[in-house]
Amino acid sequence: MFPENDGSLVVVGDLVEIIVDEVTPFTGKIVVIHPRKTKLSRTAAGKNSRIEQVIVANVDQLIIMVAADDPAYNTRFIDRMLISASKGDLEPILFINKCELMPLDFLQEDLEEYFKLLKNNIHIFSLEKQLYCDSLLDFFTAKTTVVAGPSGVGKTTLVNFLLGSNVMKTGSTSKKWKKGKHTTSSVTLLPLPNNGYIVDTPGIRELSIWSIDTEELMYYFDEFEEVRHRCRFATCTHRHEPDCAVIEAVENGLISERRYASYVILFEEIEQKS
Ligand SMILES: Nc1nc2c(ncn2[C@@H]2O[C@H](COP(=O)(O)OP(=O)(O)OP(=O)(O)O)[C@@H](O)[C@H]2O)c(=O)[nH]1
Ligand SMILES: [Mg+2]
Ligand SMILES: [Zn+2]
Repeated sequence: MFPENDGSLVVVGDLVEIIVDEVTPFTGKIVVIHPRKTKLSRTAAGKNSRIEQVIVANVDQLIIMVAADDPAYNTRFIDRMLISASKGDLEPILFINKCELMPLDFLQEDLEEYFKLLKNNIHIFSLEKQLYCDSLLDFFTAKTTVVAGPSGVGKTTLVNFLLGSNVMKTGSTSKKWKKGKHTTSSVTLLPLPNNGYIVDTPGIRELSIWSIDTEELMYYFDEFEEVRHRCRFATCTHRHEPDCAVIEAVENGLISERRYASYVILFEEIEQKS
């Protein structure tokens, strides 16, 4: 049977078969849920929770949306989202909105490792000031895309921009806490003018990666791949072992210190939970 309180039984994006109710219009019964090809999942909220919460199914790509400021982005959040994308077979794209709030060269420099990791799949813009927004729709052509990120970064503003009208409600960020106010409260799939679909989601405060163990964590850090085989021990966890090629690469500046710190923090977090 299904676990209790499982909100993931049927989610936005699921392909289902229904039997239409002949008597009451627009009602029916879901009888079959087809296997999910891709998904964006996290561990459901709650201490020691081990329940998978699927946010959306069968989308092609994940836009990890953050803001240059108000609220400022946190690269550890981006790293978690990248792992979730990879786990769910989603193509990741990083969007940085509100670029008018920070100098552009600062953003480009600060996010250097993500430009390397994501190649062309990173875009910095401002929806409010309409800066670098011209090509935004191109990311969505003939694809289904979920937009996820913290509250207040402009996810719904993006949806409205792409649709060319204020279909969905947006909200201001709280001045006191510089955080969003969780304006969007449900997952919504909308058709776009260029044969694509976009899924707006409520702001994510914290993303706890669904089902990952310490041994597999390193495989989600693409930049470790090139050097890993040179570690002295085949079982190296790249934290304190001697002659670790990953640590060496961090010291030589080949691997970003921040990405490496993210790995260590996640490793310890997973270790504590298991
Ligand atoms: N300064 C600035 N503000 C922006 C920009 N884009 C959107 N905003 C504002 O940011 C606030 C939050 O926008 P939303 O689109 O509601 O944010 P959201 O990510 O959907 O937030 P949740 O639904 O709570 O997850 C609104 O007041 C927008 O007008 C931008 O480029 N610059
Ligand atoms: Mg919203
Ligand atoms: Zn190592």
